[in-house]
Amino acid sequence: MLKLFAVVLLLSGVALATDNYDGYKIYDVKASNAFEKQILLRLSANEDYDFFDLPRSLEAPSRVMVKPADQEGFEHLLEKYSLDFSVVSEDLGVSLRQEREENQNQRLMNLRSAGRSISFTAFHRHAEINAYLDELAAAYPSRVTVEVAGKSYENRDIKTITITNGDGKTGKNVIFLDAGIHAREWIAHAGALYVIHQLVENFAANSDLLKNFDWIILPVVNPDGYEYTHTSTRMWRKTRKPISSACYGTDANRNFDFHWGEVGASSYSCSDTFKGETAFSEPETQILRDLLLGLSGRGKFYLTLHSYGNYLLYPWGWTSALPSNWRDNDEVAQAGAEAIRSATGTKYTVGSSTNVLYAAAGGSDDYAFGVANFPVSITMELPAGGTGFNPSTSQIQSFVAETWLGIQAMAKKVAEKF
Ligand code: 0X9
Ligand code: ZN
Repeated sequence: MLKLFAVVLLLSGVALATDNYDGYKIYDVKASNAFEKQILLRLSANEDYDFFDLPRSLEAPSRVMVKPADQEGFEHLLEKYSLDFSVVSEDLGVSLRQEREENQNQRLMNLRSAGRSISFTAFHRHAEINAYLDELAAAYPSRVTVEVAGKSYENRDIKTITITNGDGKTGKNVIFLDAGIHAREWIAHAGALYVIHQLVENFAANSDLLKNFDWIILPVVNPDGYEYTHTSTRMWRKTRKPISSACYGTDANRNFDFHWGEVGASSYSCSDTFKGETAFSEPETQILRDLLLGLSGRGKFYLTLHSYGNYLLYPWGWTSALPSNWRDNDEVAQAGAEAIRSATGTKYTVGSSTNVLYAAAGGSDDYAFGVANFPVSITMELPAGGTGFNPSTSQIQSFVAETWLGIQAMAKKVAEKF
């Protein structure tokens, strides 16, 4: 009986949900001049404050999550330096609990009813995502291949799906898409799954995108972190390899060996932007590196999905200088932004990472561009939902459909050029 109870709890996810964000507040803090921005930057270096988005070159507010014990001190500092702020969520714990329950219901409903292991009405677990890839490989053997690219630190299979039009031609140019470098950015994983769904299960409508290109998609770069956000700590960002007795995980998007650690990355292992003990210290970034390097010459478009903020970013992320072919990247990104804007009105900001967001070295985008020779390399930051990383399950379908319009337009622009 006890065993059955445990199984039921496990299936419903209740036994696994150990995080507690009770009383956590989320603030929007605005810096309205250079001095205030400096203050905000200093605050963002304090690990007690979880900056969802770092202070940017634009004067948009920064969103910060603060646990109950630190709130008084945080508000005191904001007042001392006269920084404008508002409280976006008074108690994150309440909303996250409701959302977790809603997601479990949607997941289980889908698993009971559908022929596929995933849907776009829930955020799915890593095992379900991998099962979906295998289902497609079995159902469409002439167009789909699924491979295990390697294992995560906690021994999970990191799978890629290669999608072709089945014409048997080898050596085509490649569009490489990944998601889930950052664990908590769940809409990114869903976005990659929707691209897979469209290219495979809606092939007839999208066959032009597969004429001269094969697509290789890695929907969950960081499965350990992703699972951890489902089972324990919803706002986890990094990988999960222990670094010190107190701190786990490396920011995979600071771990690539290209100007590694030069700017916008932390040497402190507890930091959310920890660059790792060495470049490529993480099995997950090694796997992505090897996939990218293996495509040298064929890889024309690298697209990495993140959230949030509605950005289409191109190199460089480590310097404010622009690469010589930045116009190609800009044209592709503008095509994506324009397709989305004209369809739904959603606005994306387009530009180089450093110039429109912030400088941060060791990102996968700079590595794909600067080392693996992808001539177009774009980070797409999908829109915010909830307080940022937590759109409701009912928002997934419209977010991923909109994202797909942008990706289609970018792929078409790349096909015109290469
Ligand atoms: O900081 C990041 O890694 C990305 N933003 S996120 O909020 N998803 O964490 C932006 C990365 C842009 N690219 C580089 N800086 N190389
Ligand atoms: Zn991210």
